[in-house]
Amino acid sequence: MKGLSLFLGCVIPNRYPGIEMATKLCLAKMDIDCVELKGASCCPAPGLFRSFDKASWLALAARNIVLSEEMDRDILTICNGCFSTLADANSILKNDTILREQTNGHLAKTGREFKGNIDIRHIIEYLYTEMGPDEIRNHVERPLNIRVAVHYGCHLLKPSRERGLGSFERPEFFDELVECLGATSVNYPDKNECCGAGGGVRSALKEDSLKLAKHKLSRIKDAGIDCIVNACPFCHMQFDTGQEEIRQITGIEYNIPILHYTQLLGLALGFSPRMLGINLNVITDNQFIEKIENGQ
Ligand code: 9S8
Ligand code: 9S8
Ligand code: COM
Repeated sequence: MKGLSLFLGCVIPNRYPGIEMATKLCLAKMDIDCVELKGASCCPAPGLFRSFDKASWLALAARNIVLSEEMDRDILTICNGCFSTLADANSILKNDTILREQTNGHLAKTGREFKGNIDIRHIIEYLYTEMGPDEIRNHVERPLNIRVAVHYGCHLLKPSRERGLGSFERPEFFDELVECLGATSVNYPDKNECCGAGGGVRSALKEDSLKLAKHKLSRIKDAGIDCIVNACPFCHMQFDTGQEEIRQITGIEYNIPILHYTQLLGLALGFSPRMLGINLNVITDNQFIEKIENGQ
């Protein structure tokens, strides 16, 4: 198996740097060989770029992939949108000779060529298939006795034929990765619904997008949980920043802490909430942080 290069995308470095810290701390602590993918651009985002201009989307994605090919490393994504773009682009370029030639024509202007010799991984899929819940359990130093609402996010599961992670109607792999840390993954209605942000909806139709977020937040709140865990910084932003936006519009306060999986994993590996940037969210619940720090 090849080593990895970490593809950060746009939202994490710009809005949630705590997720970057958490990811790097967890990878180092678990001895996973991963370096930064220097010089990468936006993946570019599937909902926005791919929908408008497929040729440019493919050329830019190809350039990012080639940067990692040149290091002979697979790309590790920590965002569902980045995973969707890079995995789809990689598979299109590997399988479609005409599109590969066209794209390589663009890349040639920068002295690069897509060769098709690496894979694209998502941290959830990577941890589940390469380590598995049992091996991860061995690394746990602080078992998390908390109730978690898992939000998979659309692009981790769909289209299921391309993602290849099994059923998108009743997926369990993410829940298993949460439960091996000692936490309980609590079921709730409409679990696989969209957070409302993707596909440009948050940018174009903010209020409609927040209605979808509010629907999920209410279902989750009713389930009686300590936090929401996601695998995508765009979902993370929608649930975190969105709670404040919903409060401003409706006066309703949910006060639900939002964690990327790497932040939850980091807590279980023994890092403090502050080291993992959990205090950098818009919604910071001191009771939750105390509960973790005092071993509940
Ligand atoms: S890069 Fe630019 S906007 Fe974003 S975070 Fe994930 S999807 Fe890819
Ligand atoms: S869900 Fe529906 S399209 Fe997506 S993956 Fe992240 S953002 Fe939230
Ligand atoms: C969502 C990415 S993770 S996009 O908005 O659909 O591009």
